[in-house]
Amino acid sequence: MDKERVAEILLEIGTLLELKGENPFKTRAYQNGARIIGSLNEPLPRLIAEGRLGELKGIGAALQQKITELVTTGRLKYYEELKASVPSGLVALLDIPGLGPKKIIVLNQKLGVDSLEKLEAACQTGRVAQLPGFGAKTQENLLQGIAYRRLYAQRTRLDEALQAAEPILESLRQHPDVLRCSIAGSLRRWRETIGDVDFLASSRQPVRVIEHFVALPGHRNVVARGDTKASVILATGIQADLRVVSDAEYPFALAYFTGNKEHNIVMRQRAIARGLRLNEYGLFRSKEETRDPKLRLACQTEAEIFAALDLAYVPPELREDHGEFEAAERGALPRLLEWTDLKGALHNHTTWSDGHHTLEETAAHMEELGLQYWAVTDHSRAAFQANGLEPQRLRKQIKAIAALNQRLADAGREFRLLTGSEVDVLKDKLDFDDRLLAELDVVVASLHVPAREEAENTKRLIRAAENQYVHILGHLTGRLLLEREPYPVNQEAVIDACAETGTWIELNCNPWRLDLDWRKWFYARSKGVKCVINPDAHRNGDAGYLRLGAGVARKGWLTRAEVINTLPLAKLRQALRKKRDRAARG
Ligand code: DGT
Ligand code: CA
Ligand code: CA
Ligand code: ZN
Repeated sequence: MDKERVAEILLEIGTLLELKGENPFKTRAYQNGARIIGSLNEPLPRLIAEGRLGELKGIGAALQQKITELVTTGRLKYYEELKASVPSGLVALLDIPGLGPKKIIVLNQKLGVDSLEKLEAACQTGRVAQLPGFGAKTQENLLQGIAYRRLYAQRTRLDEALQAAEPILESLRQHPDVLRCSIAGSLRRWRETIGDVDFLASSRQPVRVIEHFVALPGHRNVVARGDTKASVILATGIQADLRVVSDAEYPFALAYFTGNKEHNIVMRQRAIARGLRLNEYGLFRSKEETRDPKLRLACQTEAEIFAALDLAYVPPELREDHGEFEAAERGALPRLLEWTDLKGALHNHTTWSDGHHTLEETAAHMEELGLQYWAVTDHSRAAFQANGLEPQRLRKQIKAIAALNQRLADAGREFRLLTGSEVDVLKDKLDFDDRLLAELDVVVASLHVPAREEAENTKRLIRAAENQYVHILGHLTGRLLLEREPYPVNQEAVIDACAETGTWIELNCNPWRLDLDWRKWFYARSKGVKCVINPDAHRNGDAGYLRLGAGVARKGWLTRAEVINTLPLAKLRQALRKKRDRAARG
């Protein structure tokens, strides 16, 4: 068990104890313990093996015993019993924004609330608003929160869906009876959230392929099973559908099950307009619905289906009936960015604020990945809960990065760290003054504590864009997918300001964010605003988010020329100077 999981369990114990109304000191001991374990710099098993756990300040005897049990056996009896003793409905209430353990205890004791359903009923009858410390506004927010929770529960984030789907696809690919196979549906289109995962395979032995699929390890249960299709629930709770077709049907089925529905409808209409019929079984020379193989046009690939309907090949990411037909007809589809075009990233964190790796570890890892540069943009001082940097510490970091880069240069290596800051956008200014910002290679400005009013947030972000030292606006809407709605902001107005000032907009490719949303890049591109795909990495592994970012950027029709971090280092440095030079010239 790794330290992250141990820290998670300790935190959860703290929360469960709070829900039971236990002594706050006890709760806090677990929360502190979680923090200490989470930020350890050496392997936890080694600390335990050498009996040095007790040397950590804040880890008392009780915690030592529990951490040891967890790490050595992978389980903790105390935790399991504690979990069983708290109604699961109470724990589920923690997912509602604005509800912490203290409020939940009040709801439980005064109104007998121990589930989402009971909370909803209590809100609807107005009883929650009458509780001390709650009020009508809170009651309304709770109802809204419950509604979102229900909506969210039916979908999965892109990264989780991919992680679940890729091993299954691989195992289908290796099956001797599978001829061709693919992911289909929203996942193939790189949607930011996924309802269920769809697979398609072609085979002469569909039953054997279905048997293999339903017997894969890690399925929770089989929902439906026929000779050519099956649905299972994966261990993560995600539903996965498989269909098996003949190889002649495969391209048609792939196009159909990739969707989306609106795109399919237009395809079908185009077929009808040409005296043809299109469905999941083929494209037929027929005026009626049919699946007669003798009437089927022989298309080997999706590209041939598009060609038969007088269209250029439309990449799956673009199949949303979002303008792709008009462009494919004119041969005007853009040549989309490729993941491997990315040369580095411009918004990342290290141990200097709330990241998990040092400057040295970060540089070594990113160089190893083959990247050319990696900007270190730790938080500014206002983000105290994220260990934001005071100006003095930032200047120290600038020196440390310069020294590290010097060592790289001396060793004849080309990789560089860039200095930077993710500077907080405050109510009436940025968290750092211009003099300090001017000393940095890269400045990302982010709004972490938004106002309630759209006009106010819009104004703050426009002001940030107008600052000559700000290169990039970070995660523009602050949304957390399936967790938190965006704060209110007029995105078009902010994009306009970026266009005017030469400010870039981030596509934050942390899978919780994927912000700016792909739908907004159409407008941004039309205004000539450039994109930066940033993982907002807090760990080295987060560099992998760049792949998600590239997929979502493709979905926004972005080309290599429109994405700043496709530039090689020397060109990037020039681009970073442009806005500042322009302002200096007046
Ligand atoms: P999801 O699962 O909600 O994230 O979204 P999708 O797009 O994966 O939807 P899903 O799994 O229900 O169906 C996969 C594809 O199958 C969908 O994108 C288009 C196609 N499809 C499903 N139902 C219909 C339909 O009633 N009409 C048409 N034309 N296509 C459909
Ligand atoms: Ca689906
Ligand atoms: Ca499906
Ligand atoms: Zn941020």
